[in-house]
Amino acid sequence: TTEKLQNHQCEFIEGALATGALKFGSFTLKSGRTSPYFFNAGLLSTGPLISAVATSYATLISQLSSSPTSPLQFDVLFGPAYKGIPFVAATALELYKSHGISVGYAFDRKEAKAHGEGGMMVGSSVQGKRVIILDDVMTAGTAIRQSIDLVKAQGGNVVGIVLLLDREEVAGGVNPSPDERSTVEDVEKLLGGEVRVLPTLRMRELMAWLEEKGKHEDLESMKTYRARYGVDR
Ligand code: OMP
Repeated sequence: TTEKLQNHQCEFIEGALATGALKFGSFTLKSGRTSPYFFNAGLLSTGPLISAVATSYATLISQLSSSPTSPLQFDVLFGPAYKGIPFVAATALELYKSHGISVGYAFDRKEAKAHGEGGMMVGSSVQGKRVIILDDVMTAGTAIRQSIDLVKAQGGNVVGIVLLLDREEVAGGVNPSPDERSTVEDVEKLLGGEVRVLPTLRMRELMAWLEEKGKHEDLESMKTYRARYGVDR
């Protein structure tokens, strides 16, 4: 690997490992694939870690929205329940405090409410708004498709997707067909080709970190897995 790791990426990886949010071993994924690593974003639940999460998201988003070549203008951050809820709140706070960017945030209800305000959504309305979806991990794309459908059904326009970790895998299940495209590419196509899916961290950076630390056994398992399910873009 030739990836150069940024300082905040190293810190994030090490913080995630220390709390068990990132693990190396053998794990069965939702898609049925057996993975040599697993990232559980729900365990990023300490002050320092949620702060690191917010910094990662906000840094990337503020860079994107200030670039003259691809001005990403948006109104609302959407975070799918449950894991996405603290992420959007913390990121909206960080965007405001560190970058002077003022946006709303919204999330969905997992269960329908029978009384009171009702509805599927909580927080800022996405109706007629430009929305960035914040998600944790993308593997085969099932979870993110649900979020896209939800925002669209509420009248929102998805203008970007930011992930904490892109596992850089092909779409499909345990035995993807040889011509299967990457999940990210599929999702970008689904959104009309203008919308980007961007991660704060990718599998290749995890591999670069393993290499840097001399963890050869884990690195070999990662290489084997990537040869079967990975994509280079
Ligand atoms: P897809 O829906 O296949 O894209 O997988 C993404 C979802 O799988 C995430 O939202 C998680 O629920 C779960 N997951 C992780 O949280 N971490 C991983 O490292 C891998 C998965 C997974 O099962 O693929």
